[in-house]
Amino acid sequence: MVTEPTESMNAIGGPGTVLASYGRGVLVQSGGLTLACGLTGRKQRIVCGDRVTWAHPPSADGPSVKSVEPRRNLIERIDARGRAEPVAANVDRLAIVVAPEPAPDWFLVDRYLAAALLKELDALVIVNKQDLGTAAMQSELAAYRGLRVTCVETASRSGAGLAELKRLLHDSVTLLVGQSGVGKSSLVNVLAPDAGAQTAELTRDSEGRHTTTTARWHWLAANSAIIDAPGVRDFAPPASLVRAAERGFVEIHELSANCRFKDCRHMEEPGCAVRTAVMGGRISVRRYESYRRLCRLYEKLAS
Ligand SMILES: Nc1nc2c(ncn2[C@@H]2O[C@H](COP(=O)(O)OP(=O)(O)OP(=O)(O)O)[C@@H](O)[C@H]2O)c(=O)[nH]1
Ligand SMILES: [Mg+2]
Ligand SMILES: [Zn+2]
Repeated sequence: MVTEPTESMNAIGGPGTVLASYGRGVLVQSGGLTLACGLTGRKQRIVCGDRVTWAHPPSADGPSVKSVEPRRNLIERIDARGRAEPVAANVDRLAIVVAPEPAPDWFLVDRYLAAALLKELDALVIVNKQDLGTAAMQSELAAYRGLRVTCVETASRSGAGLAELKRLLHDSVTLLVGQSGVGKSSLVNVLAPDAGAQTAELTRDSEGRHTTTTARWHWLAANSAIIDAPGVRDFAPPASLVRAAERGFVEIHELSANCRFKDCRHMEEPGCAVRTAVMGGRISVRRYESYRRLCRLYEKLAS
């Protein structure tokens, strides 16, 4: 429900939260109002989760965004042309959603976990569509739990696991990320009281599926919100994060102190404690491969 401020309202502006950004304008929540605001200045790039000040001068057609508060953080993804595209700002947690279908891309999960670690965000793995059976995923989940990553199994269809998920999302802002079709929007629809009404905003892609095209903020309670985001094929943390890849892999970072060379990159160097641990089964071969892929990506970006 979009409300235009009327002349009877004294408020001609104020602070607000950006619920969604649609290229030419943004949806801002300010008190009890939801305002469709224009942007001022062509360079103004505002994303879901931004805290802004809006104003509606009597002479103007409608409200517009006057300023944006500095961000605590900004989550970006890489678009089809390889450019960083902002998705959401000021979040506390990345919740990485996977499902038995489509087949999980664990490298993608590792990259998101690395991004969360490097940006000092809380991380959570949600295994949705639990009704389809998650036996094949248990070894990966055990590896994550071993790294102290919380994993929760849910089914947005049956409601399984939702009480636990709600408890984990308490008093914080969570951004849902993951492959397309894992059920991020379905989860939001069952978690957020206001979300159902927005299903109509979803557009259909070329194959006729409902798919999310822009990040959208939904309140869960007074102090907690969940942001539904478009699904991704791949996610590459920005170069600054890729450079620090090692710190994104907690088990590799911990062991690196034992490598012979201080600047060991854990590739071909002699006396590498990380590779010894991989060969000895103490570090997962897949996690190590994830790390190497990120390093190779950095070499590509740097060349
Ligand atoms: N079996 C089963 N199917 C589910 C469940 N939750 C969602 N689905 C189905 O999964 C499909 C994709 O759901 P969406 O919620 O649109 O997925 P999404 O992650 O938002 O996808 P994008 O917006 O493209 O990123 C739909 O056909 C849902 O009905 C579940 O718990 N169990
Ligand atoms: Mg969606
Ligand atoms: Zn090493």
